[in-house]
Amino acid sequence: MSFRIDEEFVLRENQKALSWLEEDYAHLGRQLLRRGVEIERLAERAIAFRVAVPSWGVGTGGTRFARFAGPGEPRSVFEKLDDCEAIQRLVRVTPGISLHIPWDEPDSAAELKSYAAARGLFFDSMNSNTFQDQPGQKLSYKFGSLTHADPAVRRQAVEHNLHCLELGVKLGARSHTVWVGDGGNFPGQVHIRRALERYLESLRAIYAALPDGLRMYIEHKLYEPAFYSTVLNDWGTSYYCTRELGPRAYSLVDLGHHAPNVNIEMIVARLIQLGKLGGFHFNDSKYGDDDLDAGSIKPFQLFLIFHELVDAERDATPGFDPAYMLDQSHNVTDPVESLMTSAVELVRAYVQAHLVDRAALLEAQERNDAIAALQLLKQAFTTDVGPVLAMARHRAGGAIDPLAAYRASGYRGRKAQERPAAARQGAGIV
Ligand code: LRH
Ligand code: MN
Repeated sequence: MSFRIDEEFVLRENQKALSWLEEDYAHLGRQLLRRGVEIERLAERAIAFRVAVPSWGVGTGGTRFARFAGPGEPRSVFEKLDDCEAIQRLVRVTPGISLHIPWDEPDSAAELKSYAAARGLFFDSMNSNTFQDQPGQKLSYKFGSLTHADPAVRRQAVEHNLHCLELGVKLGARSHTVWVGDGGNFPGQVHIRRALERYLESLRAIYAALPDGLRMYIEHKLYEPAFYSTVLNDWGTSYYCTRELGPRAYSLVDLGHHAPNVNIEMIVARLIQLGKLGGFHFNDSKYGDDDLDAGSIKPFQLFLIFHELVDAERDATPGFDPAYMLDQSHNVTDPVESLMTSAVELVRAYVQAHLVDRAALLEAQERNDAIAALQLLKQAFTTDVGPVLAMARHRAGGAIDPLAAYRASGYRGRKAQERPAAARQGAGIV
């Protein structure tokens, strides 16, 4: 029988901290009331927050230099879901799972769907993969996929995406995400305008087969694996393509896919205003697409991004319904711990963004009072909303202190026993 963290264990762990939490919560509640904020409203928002976990994030990640596997690595998509269940058991905001095909290709979609449902999980976005060659694949993606000079390779890549769409319907997924590494390493290697035309032509063939109810996300990225030109390199090109494709095509913003110091919260505000913000791959980075834990390097940027999102939510912006997803690579931490704490950092930024006094901010903006405006944001960002987050998790059946509860459960050690480091099926990123 595979070890699982159950609700009774979590409730027992919470008993150790509940009285402190209630004290801190009451104290913060009084403080916030003085600022005209109802703490119960914040707790409701924290309980309602949702972010999807990447199936490819529960195994240890690596770089081109090395991968140092951890104990109890998941060896199949089912064991990945077991780890996702443990995360959801403790933080209660991650019932959605993003899958990557063919890394998570199931023998039986029905079996996989019921396995997930039995663990309170569902499938969020399906991610296609035409950035690697699979065993037995006829044509190589070495020189591209949806933009390849050879129409047969483009066709093969489109076919793969159509397969992902069919699988997505069987699994009850809500969206289809397309990221391609297509581009060139040297000036002249790729005809830049023709590559974009071919990209759009291929996307149109995929969009034409988009099943009812599903949304399509296209994910831009400045560079890597191509190191000179990448076909969908920035948000502007992404926006143009989503407009060309149609109403169910949206731009997906992966935080690590921008040049250093780019104002990502401004890109978010733009895509909201243009009605094409589809969703996010949250992570953090210091230099390139480092795929580090969300909120670990630039927490103020994460807060400012949620400030724009909450502003649109508060304005009831038409069609505003972004999908929040994590996309991280855990090279030196226990992936379950990183995904749990990253989900908590997203809820923190979201709740803090709801602390911004938007009426006072508007007044300060209209009278060009830059300092007052900044202070209003800083007041929200520097408010310790920890008691709200913990109370929300507790009320939702989760852990007041997810990390402590996870470590006390001995989950990783049990998985190390259950999952001897055998060959791993559909590993994913090296
Ligand atoms: C590309 C990316 C994309 C995924 C992959 C796992 O860098 O962000 O979202 O398909 O990582
Ligand atoms: Mn991504």
